[in-house]
Amino acid sequence: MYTLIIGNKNLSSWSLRPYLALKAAKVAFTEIPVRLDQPETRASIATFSPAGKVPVLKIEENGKTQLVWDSLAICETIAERHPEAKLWPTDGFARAEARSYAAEMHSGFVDVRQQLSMDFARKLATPELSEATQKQIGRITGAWDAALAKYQGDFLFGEFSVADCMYAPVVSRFLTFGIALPAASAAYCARVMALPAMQEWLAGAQKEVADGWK
Ligand SMILES: N[C@@H](CCC(=O)N[C@@H](CS)C(=O)NCC(=O)O)C(=O)O
Repeated sequence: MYTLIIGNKNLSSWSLRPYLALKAAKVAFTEIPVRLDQPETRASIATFSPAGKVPVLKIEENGKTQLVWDSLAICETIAERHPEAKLWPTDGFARAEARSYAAEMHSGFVDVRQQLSMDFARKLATPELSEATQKQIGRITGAWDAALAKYQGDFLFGEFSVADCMYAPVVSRFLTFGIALPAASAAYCARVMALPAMQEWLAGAQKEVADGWK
């Protein structure tokens, strides 16, 4: 049995990634939302996570419970436990490359994250982009275009993979802020956004905004 503890759907870019991985693996899970930036947020998260951050995946099986925290660790765990979902490419070299894409996203692009914070349900004016942000956007779209050209599928490595889960929040940031994209990257963003799981996440984010959440 899986329970995924997540932050606001409108804001929590990290929470979106394992949500997409679980949906792609077609496994049932219960969601526990924790509203971020509230006086009680820290204490609520602490009841689930030793790291004090969301997302967290709780796995309960054969009378045992295991917590998994950090979005990439959760995606890796789902991929390992559900090999039939092929959340990593089957070819070893492609898998190594997909892991590099996922890790590069996980550990980088700080300026994109700061200047274009995820605001999933909203469309906002494009801010004046810093040089660092522009450079990082160029690196992201260059990497997307290269993978799309090399693997010739709808997603970065052909079929939907953990690499797409990791970049899905960036897709949303680019669309929120109307970032001009090369044609292949723009088409990729449209395909990611059209995924039923992304549309479900959008509906959740819209509801939060309508309910007065940030
Ligand atoms: N590297 C972590 C980052 C998780 C993270 O920063 N989560 C934020 C929400 S998006 C959080 O829990 N913030 C609450 C707090 O710091 O009190 C991951 O990939 O899961």
